[in-house]
Amino acid sequence: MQADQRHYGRRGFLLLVAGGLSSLAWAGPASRLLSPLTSAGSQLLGDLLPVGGWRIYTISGTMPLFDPSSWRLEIDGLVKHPHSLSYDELRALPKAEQISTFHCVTGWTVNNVHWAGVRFQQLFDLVQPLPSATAVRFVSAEHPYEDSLTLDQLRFPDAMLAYELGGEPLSRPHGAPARVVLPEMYGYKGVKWLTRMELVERQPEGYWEQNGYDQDAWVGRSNGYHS
Ligand SMILES: Nc1nc2c(c(=O)[nH]1)N[C@H]1C(S)=C(S)[C@@H](COP(=O)(O)O)O[C@H]1N2
Ligand SMILES: [Mo]
Repeated sequence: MQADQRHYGRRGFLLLVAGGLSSLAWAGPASRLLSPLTSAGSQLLGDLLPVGGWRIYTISGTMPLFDPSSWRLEIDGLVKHPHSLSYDELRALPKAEQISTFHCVTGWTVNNVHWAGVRFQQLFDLVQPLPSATAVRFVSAEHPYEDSLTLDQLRFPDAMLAYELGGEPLSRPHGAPARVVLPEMYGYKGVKWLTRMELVERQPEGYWEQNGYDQDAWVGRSNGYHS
């Protein structure tokens, strides 16, 4: 299959999914931005057109609901000390902040995104990866979305597990309560509604890799649409 056919196929699919989302309730900063537009039709436009540059993506047409009292981040696999972190425990770790550019492989970009969260090293210090671990498989509460990054990539100074966007807790559309951020790679590596980090010996193929996209999603240097 040609790269562009794949591109159009995927884009059509995402647009269909976005249409299906229009009936869902919105929360957080996105809803405040959208609040002047209250009709169902306007909400649909809100999905399709940039809101502060963002387009909200889901593969399933549903957005997991975050419950702070029951949410856990499981960190397991090839580690000495598996952990199950509550939201409060995640928030209690040393906080990191950054401003970075976000690129989706389909060609849209958001400049100067203010993220806050934790560096992955904080989490590695807790669980202590075994020598055989080379990568992390990130699993979303939105099944079957997942992706992975190598431990080396996760030690980039601007890689983070983000729980705030624009100075506010991550909204439901943007992946509450936590999502993966690695600005050097396209957005599909950034799993939203994160629920599990499994340390693994070899990187498994994530959702979009199974649909033909590169495992290493370097912005401008991988097989996606180059903006
Ligand atoms: N669970 C989940 N995470 C996901 C996606 C998705 O569909 N489901 N889409 C990815 C893609 S391709 C992009 S570009 C970004 C979009 O982030 P946004 O929806 O906050 O704009 O989320 C990424 N993480
Ligand atoms: Mo994307």
